[in-house]
Amino acid sequence: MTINKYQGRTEEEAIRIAKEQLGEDAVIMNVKQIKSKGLFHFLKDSAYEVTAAVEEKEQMTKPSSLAIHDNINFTADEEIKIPLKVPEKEMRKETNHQADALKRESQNHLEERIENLQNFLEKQLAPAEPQVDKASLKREEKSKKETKEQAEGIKFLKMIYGIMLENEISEKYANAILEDIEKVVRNGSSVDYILSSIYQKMILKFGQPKPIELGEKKPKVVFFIGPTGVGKTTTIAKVASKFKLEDGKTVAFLSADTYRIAAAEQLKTYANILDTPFSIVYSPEEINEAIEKTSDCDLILVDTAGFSHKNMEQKDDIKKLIDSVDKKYAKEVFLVVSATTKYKDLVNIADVYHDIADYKLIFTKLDETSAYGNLLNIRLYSGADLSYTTNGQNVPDDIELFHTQKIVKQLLGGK
Ligand SMILES: Nc1nc2c(ncn2[C@@H]2O[C@H](COP(=O)(O)OP(=O)(O)O)[C@@H](O)[C@H]2O)c(=O)[nH]1
Ligand SMILES: [Mg+2]
Repeated sequence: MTINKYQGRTEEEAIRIAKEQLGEDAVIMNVKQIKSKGLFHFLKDSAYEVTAAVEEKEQMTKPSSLAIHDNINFTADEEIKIPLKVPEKEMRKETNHQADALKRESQNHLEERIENLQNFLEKQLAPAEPQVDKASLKREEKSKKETKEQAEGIKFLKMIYGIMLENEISEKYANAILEDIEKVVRNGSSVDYILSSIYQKMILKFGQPKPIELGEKKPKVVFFIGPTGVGKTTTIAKVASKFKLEDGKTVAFLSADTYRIAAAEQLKTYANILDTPFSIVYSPEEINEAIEKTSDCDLILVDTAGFSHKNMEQKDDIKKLIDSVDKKYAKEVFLVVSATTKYKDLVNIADVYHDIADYKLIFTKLDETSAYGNLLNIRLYSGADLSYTTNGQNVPDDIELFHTQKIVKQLLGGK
């Protein structure tokens, strides 16, 4: 992993410089405004500083190979403060819930690791040979202080682990994150430092969100696939409004959801409101003709029908539809899933839709859940890039680019 800071006159400029240096996959971890100091500070522009990082691919899949403590040059001025929901005094003792969560974990190797750490601590605390000289007394004091910090660190780690499980991060991924942090705790780092390390680790795991990008070539054809009722049609309307109303782009709609009459009608209503071309595609053979009709548009958004996991025929239809698009058109596929869906079902969905196409992820209905763990679980399970989240029924307002810092803070117990 490489972490560096970059400055620019604007936030955008600093991010652009970071990406030029670290590549497109660079993840922006922190943005801060820096005010010039000194007597003539008012003559200078205030500037922006971004902290950006890249992680090599093999480190993503083999988290234990990463020694975060060795790699991060973390200075005191950019400590990441996460306002924990848990009151300060609670941080000192384990809550019943966390104890329960840990009990459930009795066989998993977190226990084992904590035990290892505790053994390590006991050894450190074992009565030392009687010391006489001043230097060794000092050393002993220092080592006791370090051991106390390590004990605090372990307690804190247990608490964070409890919060992660409470937010429904799967045990497997919570363990993987803590495994990387273990070394930081062993080194007797402060609780703040441990928290910052976990925060950074998680930001990297989410990766840089990838929105719809319009290239030189027109049109860009974008498919929205996913189970019924997750919010595909609503999300299309939100995306279309953003591009059309905010960026002044031309947008067209195609509906391939012909299983329900009302489904196509719903998109047509949005087409009327937004004054965008709309047509229905009844079979894969018709898709290129339909695209051709609006090929002068910047963006063509294609709505599809959700299907039950067991309906292979419908699944094949969507695959055929996507595969039929002429090579001359740039295309992209977004899998729309609801943040309220159970982890087990999401895993199934991620698999079934992977047979159809490579996709980026859109999470809907964040407003209907307070546990965002599945966002991380499915990102890590599928390896797919994240794009947008939606958090309500309002078109066009309730959509945003995946806000990694905000989500990670929430996953760590922030507000
Ligand atoms: N609470 C909430 N409801 C949403 C969100 N996105 C869509 N919906 C609602 O979910 C329902 C199904 O949406 P729809 O777009 O028809 O889903 P589709 O079947 O996947 O096309 C509608 O009532 C939407 O208003 C969201 O982000 N939050
Ligand atoms: Mg729909």
